[in-house]
Amino acid sequence: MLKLYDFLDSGNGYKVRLTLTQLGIPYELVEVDILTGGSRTPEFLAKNPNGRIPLLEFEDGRRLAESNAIICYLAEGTPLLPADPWLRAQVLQWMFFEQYSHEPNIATARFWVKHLQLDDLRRRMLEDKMKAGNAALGVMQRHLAGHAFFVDDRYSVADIALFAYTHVAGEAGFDLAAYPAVQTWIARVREQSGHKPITAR
Ligand SMILES: N[C@@H](CCC(=O)N[C@@H](CS)C(=O)NCC(=O)O)C(=O)O
Repeated sequence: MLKLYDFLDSGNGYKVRLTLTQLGIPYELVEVDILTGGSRTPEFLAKNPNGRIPLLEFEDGRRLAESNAIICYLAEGTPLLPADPWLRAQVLQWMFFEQYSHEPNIATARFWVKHLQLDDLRRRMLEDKMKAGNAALGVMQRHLAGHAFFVDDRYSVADIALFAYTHVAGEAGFDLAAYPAVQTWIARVREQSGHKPITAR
């Protein structure tokens, strides 16, 4: 059986849990406490030199890191990842946007607010994260004002990647009421078959 090294509060891990569940793929969850350095032990670094979850381990010993790479691999040949090269490139466009403009701001702000003490320096850095996170939410709002989903008006791994930290952005202090099309899309994603919350194993 597949083994998923993960931390339940992680949106990056949630992307993989949600994709596995929606595709009906069984897996064993191996919880790693990243708050106490669980992903930085010599044992874990031997599995993923980048010292981060999520990490998917296959029965034959192969391992894959990076949430968006993992969910693209799992979704190959399923309706969650289009086969058409142009549509596929658009899925990747939004997944790269998620990793460059969205996750480093919204996920990081959420992690600091939820799990770390905010000293003065971090409070100032948080302001920048909030500004850049709001810019990313604005990009999503502009796109979703005219589309049901990110690509081809169909639910795909691009939606899973962007849903993971958007739906909990309020925990970092982002006001999603300012982004009505994003809120409607969040409700639409929650209606997809096999959906489960971030807290579910
Ligand atoms: N780009 C990576 C980011 C992974 C990542 O940042 N993981 C965090 C949790 S969300 C982690 O493992 N942090 C623990 C650490 O850095 O020690 C992905 O999308 O999987």
